Formats: sequence, C-alpha cells, structure tokens
Amino acid sequence: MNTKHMVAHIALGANLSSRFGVPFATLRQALRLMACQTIKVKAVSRFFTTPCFPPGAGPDYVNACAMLHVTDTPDALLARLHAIEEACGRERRDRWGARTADLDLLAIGDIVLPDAQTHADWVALSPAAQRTQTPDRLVLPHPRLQDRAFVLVPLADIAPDWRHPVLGRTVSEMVAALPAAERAAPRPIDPPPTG
Ligand code: A4P
Ligand code: MG
Repeated sequence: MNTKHMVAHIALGANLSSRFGVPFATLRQALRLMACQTIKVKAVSRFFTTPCFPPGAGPDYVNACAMLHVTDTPDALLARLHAIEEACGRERRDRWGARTADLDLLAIGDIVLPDAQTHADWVALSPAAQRTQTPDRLVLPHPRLQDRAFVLVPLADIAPDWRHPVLGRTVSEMVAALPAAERAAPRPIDPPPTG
C-alpha cells in the first residue's frame, strides 16, 4: 500500500449465528474478509459481550473495533463493508433488529460528512427519531458513536487518544463520560484455545 492511506476505525457487532458460526467466529471471519488490496487491518480490540440495545430487543451482542489503513474513498469503503456483511448473511429487516454482522464505519481520520450542519443534525436527533430514521448517505464520524458503550469500550482498546473532530473529545474522555453502569456492561470474551 502506498503512503497515501487514511486511518479508519470501524465497529463490528453481531447477535445471531451465521454460516461461519457463532457471532465471535463470524466477526473474526469478517476481519479476514476485509484484508485486501485497499484495506489493511492494523489493530483489533478485544471482543466483548454486550447487553442488547434497546434492552430486551434480542440476544446479547458480541462487539469489537478495528483500525484500518485504507486507500479507498469513504463510499467505496462503506460498500466494501456492506459486501462483507452480506457475505456473513446479513439481512436488513428492522432498524436495530438482530443481525449476523453489522459493520459500521466510525471515522476516517478527521473527515466530517456529508457536511458539518447535516452531521450536527444527526448527532442531535431525538431518541424517538433515532428509532425510525436511517441516513441514506454516509455520516462521519458515526453519529451515535459518543453514546454507546458497546462502541467506545472496544474502541478505547485500540484508539484511546483518537479525538472526535466535531465534539473535540478523545475516546478515553467519551468513555469516562458514560454512566458508570453502561461503562461496566461490556465483558471481554476469552478467546478460544484454538485462537
Ligand atoms: N450510514 C450512514 N453513516 C454510516 C456510518 N458511519 N457507518 C448509512 C455505517 N453506515 C452508515 O445502516 C443504515 C444506513 O446507514 C446505511 O444505508 C448506511 O449507508 P445499516 O447498517 O444498513 O442499518 P442498521 O445496522 O440497522 O443501522 P445502524 O446505524 O448500523 O444500527 P445501529 O444504530 O448501529 O444499531 N446493541 C449492542 N449491544 N451492540 C450492537 O452492536 N447494534 C445495533 C445496531 C443495535 N443494538 C446493538 C448493536
Ligand atoms: Mg450498520
């Protein structure tokens, strides 16, 4: 890869088994599928068991984060992540519905998309509207990243000092701002002996 790569952070989540096995196995396979000409997987967090959000909406999730070096455009990277979700058996049904693999793009460097105002509107969306509204364009950084222990706790493993380009806070600071019970909820998974 040439030196013009960007650093991207992604979140991985799953709470249904796929043809690759249990969520832990599916997400490891997703990471293997990701490595290609334009994407290098540079760091992977521990894997965590996390309580389903919203509570009671399905089984616990397995969540992790990864740092990539990419030479794709942001849209091409998202398309690549969607193709891997599909390979892992993802079916899009309900917003926040159970899934075999969800690969969200958290951030690419300090890029803000589609523009500062639209990003601010998505960040400010009320909880009720978050349930029903889905962006039809890539929004970066991911508009819910700062709210979610199941994203921030794994992300802190690999990028504690990454600073949110709009909110101005580091990952460590965003973790510290979570309610204590939410911060404590993700439980690291011991890897199986086969690695
Ligand atoms: N989109 C816009 N910006 C982005 C971005 N930065 N990354 C668009 C990814 N996608 C982005 O996403 C819907 C649309 O958002 C896409 O067309 C994309 O172009 P989707 O993946 O098709 O739908 P989704 O997965 O239902 O939405 P989303 O936003 O990924 O869902 P959430 O809000 O992430 O919720 N509980 C636990 N414990 N752990 C989880 O991982 N995940 C969810 C999914 C719910 N509860 C969870 C977890
Ligand atoms: Mg998603």
